[in-house]
Amino acid sequence: MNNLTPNDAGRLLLEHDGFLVLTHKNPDPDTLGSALALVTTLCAAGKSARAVCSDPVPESKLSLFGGYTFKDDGSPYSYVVTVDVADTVLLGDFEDLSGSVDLMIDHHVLRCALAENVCVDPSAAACAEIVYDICRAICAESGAGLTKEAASYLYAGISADTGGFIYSNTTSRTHMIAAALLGLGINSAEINEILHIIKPEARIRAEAFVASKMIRSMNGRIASVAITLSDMELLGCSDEMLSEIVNIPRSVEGVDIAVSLREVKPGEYKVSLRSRSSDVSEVAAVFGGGGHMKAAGCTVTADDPEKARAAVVAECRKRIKLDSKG
Ligand SMILES: [Mn+2]
Repeated sequence: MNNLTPNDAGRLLLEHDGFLVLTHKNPDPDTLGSALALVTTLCAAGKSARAVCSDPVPESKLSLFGGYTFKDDGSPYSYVVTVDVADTVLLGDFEDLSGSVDLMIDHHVLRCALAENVCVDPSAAACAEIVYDICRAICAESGAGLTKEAASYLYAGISADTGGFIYSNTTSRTHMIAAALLGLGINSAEINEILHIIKPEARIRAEAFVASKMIRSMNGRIASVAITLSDMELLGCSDEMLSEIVNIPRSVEGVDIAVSLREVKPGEYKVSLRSRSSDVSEVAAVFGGGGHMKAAGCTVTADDPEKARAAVVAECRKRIKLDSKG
């Protein structure tokens, strides 16, 4: 396996044509923005390229990508690139192409090399940071310019993966790339409003409902929220609208471990765990899940939501650091 620099990856891409860029299922703006920026830049350099995704782009995010649908039109391709895809299962409907990937571009810690040639940098806050460097290399070699559209897609990816430049993955490099993208005339305020401010009314109501039912334990150090399928039906909201509800207990003063449980199928709960100082990847592992020390997830089955919550909170109690500051 070769881990290429972005410059070398850009040069390698220019030796080929007919690109198919694969994104991960349940797409986020980083995978979509990385893919579309790469497609736009390769096309500007005279190549043919298209991007696809196993799942539809969430309605609320479509305008970030100029209405590009990421649907497969079945046209031929000869070079396959993945962006922000850490594992073959994340290709979803395109998993059968996992043996044909020519270049893997990613910012997750490399566990599963999808291709002989990779361009992987776990220090990048977003895959779009790496794609920015690759696009710059493509432009430098081909004489094309980085377009305002491509810059907007990259900015959306970076702003999304850094929570609007507030998560600890944000570096000086993140800000320097963002500054360069703003220099191309993108409308960053509009992108950030779509990503971080505007929400469907049903989501606001669901968040208020979830917050009103939050439970705290261990002197308030653990806070958990849960939502069932019947709650969602009553509130008129989808699971996608609730994918970040763990941020509600997480934002409460004094909380070290934040837990959210979302019923995804009857009796099956998707659990998200966040912490400031305790290791929640150990909690997730008990239930067959995984993740990082401060952000992990798993799935728990139980015949009622309070049993699912109690099982997860019991594991959190064993691992909480009592001297931790919330
Ligand atoms: Mn990402």
